[in-house]
Amino acid sequence: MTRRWSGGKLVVATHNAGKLREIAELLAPWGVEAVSAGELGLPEPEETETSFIGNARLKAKAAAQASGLPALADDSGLSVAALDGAPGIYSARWAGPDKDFGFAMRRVWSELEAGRAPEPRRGAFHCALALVWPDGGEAVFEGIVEGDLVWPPRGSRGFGYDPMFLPDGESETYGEMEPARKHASSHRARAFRHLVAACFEDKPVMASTRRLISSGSPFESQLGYSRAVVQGDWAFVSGTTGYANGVMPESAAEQARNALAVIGKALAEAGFGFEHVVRATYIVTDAAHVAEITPELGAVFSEIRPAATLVVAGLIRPEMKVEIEVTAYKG
Ligand code: ITT
Repeated sequence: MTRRWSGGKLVVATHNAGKLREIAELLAPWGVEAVSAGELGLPEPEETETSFIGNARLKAKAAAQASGLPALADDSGLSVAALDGAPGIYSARWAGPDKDFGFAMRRVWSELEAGRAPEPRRGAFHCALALVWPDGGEAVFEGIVEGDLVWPPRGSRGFGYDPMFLPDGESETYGEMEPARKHASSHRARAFRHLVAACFEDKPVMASTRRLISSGSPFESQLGYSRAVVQGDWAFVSGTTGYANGVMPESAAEQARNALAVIGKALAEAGFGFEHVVRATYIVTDAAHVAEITPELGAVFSEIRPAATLVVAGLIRPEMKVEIEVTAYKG
């Protein structure tokens, strides 16, 4: 069994400020006393291995030995299918000594152009995390996110190749999206989730941060609620009725379809999908509406089969016939 984290200091063995920021945020709920390799003045070892895992272990081992503390290292990069996986473990090196990622991204795109790679041009971010103890004990975890490569690069958030990477299911590149959204599902977050499951306690030391999502409905401010609340691995979407652009359609089926579209948007903004829904509540104002909305619900939930409750009750406005609420979990 993988050794569990028993508290105390942890060296985050990276010299990359972007990674350090992301790893510090991922570690924050776990009450870990993190110190960076830079703060300890640790040298940057040469990455001589031929895989992400090999290089992550090499970096963590070097930091654990030099500091006498457990060390966490990340080796990551962008692999492009049409370039036989390049730049891959050489992702940092493609940016040259000045760490110019504008240059590195141009090189990726120009090599794709030169090879007349068909569109969409696919890429994957890989992350290997290695946790190594000074006595040699170690644990290694991996996470991958796939997506399309876009040109020109979009956005100035994140770091490295983020502006040219559009993760599957998203409309913004990692360079455009809010950091919290990247952290919810990135390659690094995925690898980190495995690490947490294997090495850290079951419960975060501090409460995980809460994120509120709004759909701009006028009811939200009047009644004081959010379209959705994201807490750790959970997303709670409020009761949603069938308005589309402020207009309520007549038919219950159309109301259900609109409600599900709004729910889908809120889930996506939270970094979730319908496949994560574990519970649903359906409220209809008349039992006769059940037959009308059943195909709409089936279209979204038949494979998912959340635990569900069906209620016949009055709704706040006469034109409302259907209200739907869901809870999603991404463990
Ligand atoms: P350390 O070895 O000190 O951790 P490094 O930058 O040399 O820093 P790597 O050898 O793992 O790290 O190189 C990974 C490169 O891949 C990194 O410099 C980025 O350009 C890119 N990369 C990794 N994760 C990324 C992410 O989340 N977003 C954008 N680019 C990323």
